[in-house]
Amino acid sequence: HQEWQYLELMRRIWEHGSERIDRTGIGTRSVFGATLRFDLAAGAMPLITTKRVFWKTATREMLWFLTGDTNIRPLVLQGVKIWNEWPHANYVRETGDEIALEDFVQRIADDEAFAARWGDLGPVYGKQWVDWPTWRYRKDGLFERGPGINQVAEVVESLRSNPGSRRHIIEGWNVAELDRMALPPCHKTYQFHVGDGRLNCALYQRSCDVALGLPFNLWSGALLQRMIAQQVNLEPGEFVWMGGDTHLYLNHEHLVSEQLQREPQGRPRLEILRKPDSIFDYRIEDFAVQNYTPLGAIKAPVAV
Ligand code: UFP
Repeated sequence: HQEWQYLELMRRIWEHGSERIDRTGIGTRSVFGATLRFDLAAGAMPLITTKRVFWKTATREMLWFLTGDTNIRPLVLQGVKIWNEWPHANYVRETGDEIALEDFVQRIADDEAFAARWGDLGPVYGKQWVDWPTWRYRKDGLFERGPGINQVAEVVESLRSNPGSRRHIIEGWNVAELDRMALPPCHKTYQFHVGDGRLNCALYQRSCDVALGLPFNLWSGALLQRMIAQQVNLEPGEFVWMGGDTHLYLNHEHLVSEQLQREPQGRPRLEILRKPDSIFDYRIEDFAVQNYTPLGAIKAPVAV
């Protein structure tokens, strides 16, 4: 079962990782450099079964990335909470108003102007993926904004017109804009590759919370691969995940010990029910997961 790779990584980090003080102050055990490989043939997905993973939430986030939006409001309106902490903390810091997180989120939902002012994460994934900013000189020597670059559309196009290329890359790490992002991209580089009529994908993740982040990141990366494969009429091939600082937070001990006693359950499959006109036209209803009978969710605190 392909999921053993995940559990073995978890065990290796917990037993042999080096202990480090991290940005959040919680502390981690960490290894540097890790690879997981998943074959996506016949609908297979790296969807973790040893605890419940909310794949619809991750899917909604991926669809939101593809819209280019960086405001949390569309997520909030769908009940997706994963990005709420950052704008809330920013609001409290800038205004001194100690509003509770739930009340802040309710205001984002109710008040469009408030959301426009306080709900934005800065130029995170969506912006860089579909509208990477460019600048150009004018004749008078001043700068002006050039047209944004839609990396996702360009990769779909290059996979169709030049499948043998070694340059099918979607990059989130816009060095010049990192300081304006709520969180610099974790899943920062996607590279695609066509071999034997199959579309392969490698994802490089610079920093990885193996307990809470990775199950999401594996699903989302393979989902993007599946959607692009469908668009360019290729079978999905291998999904290769590579981590830089790959860690477990010290306050996730109960999760690790519980999950490492569990065994993978069945083989979940993703079915895409429709072929939309473009990579930007998928909807949440287009995705169905079969054979997903996970063991129960395991709650653990997120390090912000
Ligand atoms: N993290 C993930 N996956 C993500 C995401 C965040 O694992 O998709 F957005 C984790 C990694 C790390 C923290 O524990 O969030 C980001 O902190 P830093 O920027 O200091 O690496």
